[in-house]
Amino acid sequence: MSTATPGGFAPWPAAYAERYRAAGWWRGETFGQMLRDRSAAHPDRVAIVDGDRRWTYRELDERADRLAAGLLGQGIGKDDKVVVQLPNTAEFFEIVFALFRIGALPVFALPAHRESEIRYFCEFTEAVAYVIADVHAGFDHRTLAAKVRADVPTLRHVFVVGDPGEHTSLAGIAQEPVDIHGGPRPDDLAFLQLSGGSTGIPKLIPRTHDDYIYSLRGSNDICAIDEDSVYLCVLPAAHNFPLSSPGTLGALYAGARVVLCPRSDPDTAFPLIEREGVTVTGLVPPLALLWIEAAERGGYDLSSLEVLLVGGAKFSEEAARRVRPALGCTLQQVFGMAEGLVNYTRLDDPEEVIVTTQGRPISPDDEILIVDGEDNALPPGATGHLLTRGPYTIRGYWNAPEHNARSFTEDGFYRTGDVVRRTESGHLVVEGRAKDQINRGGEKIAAEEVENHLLAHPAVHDASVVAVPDPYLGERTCAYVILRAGAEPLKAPAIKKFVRERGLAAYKVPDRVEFVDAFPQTGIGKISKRDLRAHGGA
Ligand code: AMP
Ligand code: DBH
Repeated sequence: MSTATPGGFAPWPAAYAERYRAAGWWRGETFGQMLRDRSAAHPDRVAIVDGDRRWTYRELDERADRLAAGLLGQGIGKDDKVVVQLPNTAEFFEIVFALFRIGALPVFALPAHRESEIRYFCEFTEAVAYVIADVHAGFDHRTLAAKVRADVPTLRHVFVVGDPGEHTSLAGIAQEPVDIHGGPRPDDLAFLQLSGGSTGIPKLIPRTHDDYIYSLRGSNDICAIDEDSVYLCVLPAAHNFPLSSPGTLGALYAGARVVLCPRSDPDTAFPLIEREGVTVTGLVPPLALLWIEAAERGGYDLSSLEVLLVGGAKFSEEAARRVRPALGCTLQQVFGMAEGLVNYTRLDDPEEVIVTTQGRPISPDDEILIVDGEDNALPPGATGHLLTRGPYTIRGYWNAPEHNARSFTEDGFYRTGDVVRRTESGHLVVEGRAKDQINRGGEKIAAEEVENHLLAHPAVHDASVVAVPDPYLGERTCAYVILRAGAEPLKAPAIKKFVRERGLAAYKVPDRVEFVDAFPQTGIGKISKRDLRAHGGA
């Protein structure tokens, strides 16, 4: 059994760590050194394109050094947590590599997160700093930051990209580079990633340099990323999919070029693909559909695009079949999770495999178990719960012993909560989900988290949030609400407004609210979400 260290991180047992090193999966690399090496190998190649800005590898490396010195100068050092919430901008990479270099841990928030999530990340990780853009998508992050900073005593700094207002300019803290002593080791944590979660509070995922870099190297091999690749980052850069599958970090590992897309619509992305000669990108299914439809209308030269990765939620076979004709590129389905395991269809898989499966694991050392409700292995081809263990799958969430007891088996397998079957070729087909989560077009929502916010309303007696089918998003959320006896009558918009004003990310605000007198129950008197879902689909 793995034991948690004081840092709240459950490392791989020594025998596994040795095996993964001996097999050559973990090679003792760190992110800081990786950027240094790429910069030394080809300093003048472009690493990051953000609008009119083009940073070479040398420039990114030097900027990371100056910012690392600046962070040290502010008293930020190894193992400190820094919540990073930035849109797709070059500064995201500057700060993240600066933190990697000094061994401080970025906590990857998404641009959509609001006060409820940010406050939790800052409090739970005892973050010392919070990095934001001034205003993004019409939202002033500085106001939120001021509130959180006033309440969270550990949070000493707010660094802003753009106009800092009452806070500190990120650009302003950069200093002459210094020698960094005692930077991170390859088996140290590199960052905390977010889980889509299925509980009331989000869980944090501790990833090491060794394990994450292995997932990048493996992804690059499978996705044919090399130094001539041009990766377009369309999804929010901090999300595990565009970060690592193979993502921006995979591209930088390969010495390739990353092009940042500020918005995901075809009118923004297609001209960039044309201008920059983008070869590969990754999308969630609803966006892939939107792009297919836009490409079918024509107007842009997308001929540089070789591979489109689609994942985050189930991509329908019908949509999958349209990718090659519409976009003229190979579809690569990807079924991954920030906890680790990532599956890809292979570029040379038969078309039928590409359109009907969600791929197979990166590593020969990814262990896959498909089990029934009592953890008994099922016969080949049967549909069941997916458990996994391997060289880049965590052994536990960060500082979450109770969750870990439920989310991991005694022998260290992660309970993915996904229901899958495996084909004879070893490819996985995602058939459903056992976790209490809604997958809203790739954005994961923990039902319990939203239910807790609904329950905070004085007129709400009980609440249950379930997924209902949606032709575009795949699923969206429906909140079933029982009002308190004698409470003022409430309408759906008031409930949504209440949740939004509690500072929850907009994608978690229920799409639909239904008032009911009672919930359907299971045989032993629990709320039957299955019956609620059936009701919502009607
Ligand atoms: P997270 O654990 O928050 O990183 O979310 C990962 C989850 O997203 C997986 O466990 C699946 O439930 C879902 N997911 C990711 N990719 C796919 C896919 N290609 N098809 C179906 N579900 C997916
Ligand atoms: O949904 C995900 O979390 C995801 C999807 C595709 C992921 O983490 C990944 C690839 O790495």
